[in-house]
Amino acid sequence: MFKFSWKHLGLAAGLSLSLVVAGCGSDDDSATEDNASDNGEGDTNYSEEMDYTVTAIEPGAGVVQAAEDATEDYDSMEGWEVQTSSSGAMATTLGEAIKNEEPIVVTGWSPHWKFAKYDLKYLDDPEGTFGEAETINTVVREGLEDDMPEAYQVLDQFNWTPDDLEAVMLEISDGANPEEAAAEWIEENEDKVTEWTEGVDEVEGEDIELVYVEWDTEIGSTNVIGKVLEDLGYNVKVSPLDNAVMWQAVANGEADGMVAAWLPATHGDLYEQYEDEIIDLGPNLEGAKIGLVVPEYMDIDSIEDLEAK
Ligand code: PBE
Repeated sequence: MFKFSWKHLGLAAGLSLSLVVAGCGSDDDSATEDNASDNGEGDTNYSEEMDYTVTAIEPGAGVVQAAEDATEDYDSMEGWEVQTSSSGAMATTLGEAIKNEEPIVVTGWSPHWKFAKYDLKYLDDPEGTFGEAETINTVVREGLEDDMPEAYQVLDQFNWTPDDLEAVMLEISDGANPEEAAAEWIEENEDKVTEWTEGVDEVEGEDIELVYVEWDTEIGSTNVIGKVLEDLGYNVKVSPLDNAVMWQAVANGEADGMVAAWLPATHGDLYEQYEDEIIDLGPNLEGAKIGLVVPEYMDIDSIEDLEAK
């Protein structure tokens, strides 16, 4: 599942070893609870260098709310600011920080291509503010099963792995346009697509609208399932919205469905709000995760290793 985390555990061990060797004279057994890098002159205060700021994404994202919560839950994040922007801007800022080997904390999630492209790690979250492993669920409007049984069945049968989705995301981050990356993945993964469309008849140009948010994960997944529906004969529209509006659109029947419900925690509030007005078709992907993410070269491992302002 979290193949990147495992790989990076090894790297993290190597890194801390070299730091122990280099760090003679510093207080080796500083407890993480009391500001780990506040342990001797000359130590880097990453938090100050980062201006006590988390580089975040869109304001409506669950991971942004969780980061806000973390500033309350953790003494080490007292006085921190969660700076919102967009997923694209976050990725650019992360890339630049890494190029200059500067400290940075971002709101991160998996699956995501950034773990394949850079050496990154999740900060431990002993308070559980960012939740446990999650699923990404498919949610459709009431009445879809009667109105469009074929689309309903495909959406219900849609199921893939973090590796599948990451492959699509990597293509897109390397410059492919999302529709092309989706078409290519479909071509290369006929077995899977056949499972999703098993027992489903073709249709003749019926309109269907899927909604999503422009997060890298959702750009990948929505384009893939959209193309599968198109290949069955649907006239597919995919519309990017804000997170809360995406949920609302499915709940009030303006949109037919979405494959972007992160549960139980990330979108837990929205799920509770609309639970009675939507049809939850269950996970299309298992093993998703959100958290605070930093480059491997940073000598911290836990949110508790940050420092209050
Ligand atoms: N994300 C990606 C979303 C869910 C999908 C983690 C940025 C969020 O935080 O709401």
